[in-house]
Amino acid sequence: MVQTNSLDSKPTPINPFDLKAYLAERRAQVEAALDQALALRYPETLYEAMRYSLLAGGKRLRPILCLASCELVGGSPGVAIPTACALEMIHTMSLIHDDLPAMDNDDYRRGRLTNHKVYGEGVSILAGDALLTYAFEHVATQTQGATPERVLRVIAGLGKAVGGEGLVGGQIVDLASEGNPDVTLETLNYIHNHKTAALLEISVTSGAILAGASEAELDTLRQYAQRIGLAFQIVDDILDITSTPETLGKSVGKDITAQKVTYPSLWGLEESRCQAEQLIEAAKASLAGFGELRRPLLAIADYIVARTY
Ligand code: GRG
Repeated sequence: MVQTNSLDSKPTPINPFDLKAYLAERRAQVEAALDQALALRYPETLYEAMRYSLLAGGKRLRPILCLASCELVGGSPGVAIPTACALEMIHTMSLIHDDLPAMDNDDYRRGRLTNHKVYGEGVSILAGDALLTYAFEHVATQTQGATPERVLRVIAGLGKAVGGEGLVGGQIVDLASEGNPDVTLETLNYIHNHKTAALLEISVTSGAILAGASEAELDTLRQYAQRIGLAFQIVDDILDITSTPETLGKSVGKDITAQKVTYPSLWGLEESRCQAEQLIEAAKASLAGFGELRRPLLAIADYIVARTY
């Protein structure tokens, strides 16, 4: 239950939390559910391409956030597993399409060749399309233990997060901004609030919706999600400069090569880190009204800013 909505309220002390063990357990649960959700079948080339990217690892942050917020408001994770899988399907399809020559034109993702490098562009586009549509089907047909109203609300939220008011909207402004050195902070925020934060927001709220969260609880979670969402992208921009392909599992230095305006290009590395840390502190503070069950979401917020890949 939310006890207060105030950002200024002092969080009650909570016991230490083993995030590493928590993430490992949740990742294993998500991997098994994804594998089961998308069996290899006819036409094999399509399903092979879908499974190639979906089961290629990755942090599984979005499904884990969904499961954690479900538990935060007292739900059992089982009710949110199909939605958790759907979030990863949508995220994966966005990576497949983002890597295409018409978009970011990348050769590596999650430590292996990108989908179109293995299967060709036509198959990749279709594999992305099939993952996207299957995600919605999966939530609609596989969710058990939630009212139809809650499932419908999640499906509507997913649609909004993915379309013109979400990922696609952010991506098109990103494409239009390429090569323009005068992109403002406002435009940069628009791009990443849509491309990155929108999916993180529905990841956090969907689990809570399925578990029957109140509107006040959802407002609080939305605030948490928007803050970690922007922090996540700032860290992403920093890692593109400071990390290596081996650590990230994808090309680095792409933003500089493409002369893209990023948070570090506007603020510098140190200020970008500082802004990300402030957002994470604010995100954690917004959960002050929740009890011990907020521990995973607090630890995940810290992980977002401390992550190395
Ligand atoms: C969604 C219909 C539809 C089309 C796609 C291409 C596109 C439109 C949008 C681009 C979205 C995109 C790739 C945003 C970047 C988000 C981001 C920071 C991804 C990296 O996420 P991680 O680090 O990756 O969580 P892993 O591999 O760990 O899952």
